[in-house]
Amino acid sequence: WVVSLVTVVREYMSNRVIVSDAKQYNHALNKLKKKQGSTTLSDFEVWNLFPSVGSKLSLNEKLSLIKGPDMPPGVNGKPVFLEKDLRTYVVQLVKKGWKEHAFNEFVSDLIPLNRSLLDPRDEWCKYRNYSTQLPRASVVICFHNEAWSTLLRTVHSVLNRTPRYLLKEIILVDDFSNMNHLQDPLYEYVRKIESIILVRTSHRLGLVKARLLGIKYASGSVIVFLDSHCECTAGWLEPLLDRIVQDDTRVVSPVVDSIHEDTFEYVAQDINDLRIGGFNWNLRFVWEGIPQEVFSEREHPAAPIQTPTISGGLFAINAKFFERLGFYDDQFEIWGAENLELSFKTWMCGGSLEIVPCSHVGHVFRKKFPYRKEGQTFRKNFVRLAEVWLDDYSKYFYQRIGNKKGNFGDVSQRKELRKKLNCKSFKWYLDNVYPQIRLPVDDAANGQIYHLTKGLCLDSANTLGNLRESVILSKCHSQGGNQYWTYTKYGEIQRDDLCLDYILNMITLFICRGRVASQIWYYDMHTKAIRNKNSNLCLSTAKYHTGYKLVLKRCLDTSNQKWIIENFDGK
Ligand code: UD2
Ligand code: MN
Repeated sequence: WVVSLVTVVREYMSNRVIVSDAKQYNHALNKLKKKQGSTTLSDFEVWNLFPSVGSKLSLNEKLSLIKGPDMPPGVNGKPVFLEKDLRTYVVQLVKKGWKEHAFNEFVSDLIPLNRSLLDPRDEWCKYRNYSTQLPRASVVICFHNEAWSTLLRTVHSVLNRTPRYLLKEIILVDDFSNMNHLQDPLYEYVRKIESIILVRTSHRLGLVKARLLGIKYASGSVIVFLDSHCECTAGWLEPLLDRIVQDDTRVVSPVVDSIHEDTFEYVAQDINDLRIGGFNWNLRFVWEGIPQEVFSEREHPAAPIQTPTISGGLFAINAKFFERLGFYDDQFEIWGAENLELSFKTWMCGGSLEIVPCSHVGHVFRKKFPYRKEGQTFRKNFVRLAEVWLDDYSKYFYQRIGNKKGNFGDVSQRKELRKKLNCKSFKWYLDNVYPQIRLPVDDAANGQIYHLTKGLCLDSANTLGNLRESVILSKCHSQGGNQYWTYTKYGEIQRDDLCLDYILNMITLFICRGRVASQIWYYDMHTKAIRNKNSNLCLSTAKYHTGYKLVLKRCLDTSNQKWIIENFDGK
């Protein structure tokens, strides 16, 4: 992939932040004083209160849209709510933001780029003695069509909350964005800040290749990755670097706090209820609770904790160690699987993964990807991952995709790498690092659940929140995915952490609730009925003018109540 390096900026600036022009600044300050009736804001807080790029609204208008007294909006990580009665063109702007970014860009634009945040750290963290020999870090941030304010708030949160001597540079990798604000305006903005390197790709590389490119410009001995919609909090970097300086095979992640996609409220995770990383057999990362044994052995809830996987967006790694691990598989496209690739090989090839609860970084989690088309799954990445690292366990993933691997390219070099590094087996990883994983062999059956004669399968798009008709009947396609179910020994019909449930007279998917009766389904191999324990009713097909629906009816041994649970042998 050819690359054009637009600029390497090393202009010296005495002030770490750029003060927008004085007139605009004074104007904003006066407005605020009037609205608030006081002058308690520091200059710093008011700085660049209203980023001008991408929005044509005047200051007055913006002020009138925000509900509540908090000024500047979003101060201390507080949520920003908009007034209810917005004029039509404002409503349009809000909609546009959601459409382009899958979060409330309009609200984000109202919040200062360098907003204040509360210090989320536990007291214990503040009395740590970190090494005096901490290495310097290069922060790599890749983005494709990121919103102006979220991107620059990420940058400023790094600049404002990282001691200068620990920050080698920030490398922004623009993965072929076509939004206007990311062209000249971004260049003009960052060229005034010292130690920012802006690299642009000449065509769309996808997240992994963009990161690999960013690494080439990194000169720090530690590389830190951040997504392009993050906010770092006080003291976020030191505890990460400290773990690495003690042992450079440690790959460490901060606690990933949540920045609300609608209000941009900063919500810190409670470290007493800390989540660590796991994965499911779709090879997707999942958050998990800490096993009880581990929990009770810990020195302190804020002490570093080992984790089977990391979510992948926010972590620090020794550059040499990363290189030794062969960085990432450079055939990974656009999105997905690189987080588990790194997780598996770190553990299997002699390193370890940790979450460091003294380090908090916020991230805007969103429900969908603006750049991902419906149905696009990036299967190739996941198949490559399974081929190289999963040994015989890859079959569990392949079942999930109906054993259709598709064209996944050549993986021989990645296998070579694994051999060269003398990495341990995937079984070793599961036994020693992730013993709490659920293996499909522990289940009564895995596969489709279909009507005996109609060729219709239980199907669910797995979306929570839409109770009604979240489980439907559709033509069996034998491709796994939304028609792949696990029938557990206890009678749950399950996919990952969701269970078939009968609540409020609806058949639906709901979080598995520890074998409650409404989630238990008895299968009678003889009559082929599936009976719900709680209601004592049976799964039936019902004919509507739009086609067949799934309903629960009194058990009558009629043909519309006959089902096959694939691979179930009665045990
Ligand atoms: C999660 C991870 C992300 C990555 C991904 C799986 C967290 C918080 N985030 O992403 O780092 O591991 O799962 O691959 O753990 N991007 C590009 N080019 C592209 C597509 C995306 O540069 O073609 C950037 C994007 O602007 C963002 C980052 O990659 O900064 C991750 O993408 P995302 O934020 O849309 O996805 P997310 O948070 O689910
Ligand atoms: Mn993200």
